[in-house]
Amino acid sequence: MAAENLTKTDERFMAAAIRLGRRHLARTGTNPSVSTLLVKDLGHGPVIVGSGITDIGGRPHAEAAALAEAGEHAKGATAYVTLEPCAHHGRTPPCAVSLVNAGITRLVSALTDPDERVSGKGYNILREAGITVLVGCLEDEARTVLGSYLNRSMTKRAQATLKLAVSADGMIGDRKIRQLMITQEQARHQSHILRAEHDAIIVGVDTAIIDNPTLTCRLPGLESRSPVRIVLDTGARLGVDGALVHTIDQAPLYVATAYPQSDNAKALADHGAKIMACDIHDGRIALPELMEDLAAIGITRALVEGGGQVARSFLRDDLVENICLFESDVEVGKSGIASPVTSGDLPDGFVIKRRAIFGPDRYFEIGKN
Ligand code: AOF
Ligand code: ZN
Repeated sequence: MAAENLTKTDERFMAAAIRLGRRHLARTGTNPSVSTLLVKDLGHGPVIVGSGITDIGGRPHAEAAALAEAGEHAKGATAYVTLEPCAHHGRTPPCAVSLVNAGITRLVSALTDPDERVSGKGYNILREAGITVLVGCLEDEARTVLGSYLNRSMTKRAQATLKLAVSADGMIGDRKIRQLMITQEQARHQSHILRAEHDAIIVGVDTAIIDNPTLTCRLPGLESRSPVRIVLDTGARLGVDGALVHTIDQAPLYVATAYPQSDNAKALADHGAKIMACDIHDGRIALPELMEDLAAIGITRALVEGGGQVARSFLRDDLVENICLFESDVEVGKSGIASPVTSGDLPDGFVIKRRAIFGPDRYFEIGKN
């Protein structure tokens, strides 16, 4: 028998599964936000009989939720999974075994799980039970949700997303005007959604002092999804009077510094900030080591929001997984602060993956080639 191929219908359901998985980004702890659709032809073409996402906190897994919803309908269904079903025993049996027991006949997967307890073993359990297993369906699209988990598994480092709002003349700010508004309301809403989809948000100490931001997620309904806020503060210059410290009950504040014993750092700790003792590299916080420390405390996705020097350092150290670039028609002029990236001038190895429009502003999702 010829090997079965992926169909357009498979891609349509996988695309829907991938969109579903976005919902729990940054809400599943160190577990990836995986999604599953169970699809079956009940007489009028294929329909979804069960759907699931990895639950908040990381358990139950997506497959378990989808199987519970489908009940008897799981028998004879095709399972669309964004990540290989697990093969290890946790608090529940392995998902691969649950799918076999439920009687699915076909599994379509986007990505193989690099976790050594799983990698390939999940597929083997299904194949040995006579189930057709097809791997690699919309792999690139699935990486937009699971890429940081995959990269963290490989590098043992948290992954950075650079967020930049750039003017028509390629500037991210103005030396003369504090808190210059480059993009409009819709783009700013979108950037709050980005905050909600990340475990942490990182800024340099100059941004923290000059802009005095809160860095919380303030979209109605998403207020509880503010990421951990991290300030790169080599010399421990951050004071206790700013908005970051004042909002410490809304989201944790971490200060990464080379001077954890300084009076400033101690005062911040007294106000509830967590002080991270960091190495210095070329006069600044050593970022590769910091991203390792962040992975070790359970952070996978870190949104880097400012400023230009911080963005350049992350790019130089090859720690950037994605760039979310907003571009407006505003002109800043000669006193502008140049952006390290524009849509016409991408860093080596990066390409535009997706474009969108938010009100008058353009949006580019840029990832590794
Ligand atoms: C799945 N479905 O929805 C997810 C999976 O700590 P545990 O037992 O929950 O295992 C975590 C591992 O499970 C994680 O590293 C990854 O390999 C896998 N995630 N697997 O079958 C899911 N989220
Ligand atoms: Zn599982």
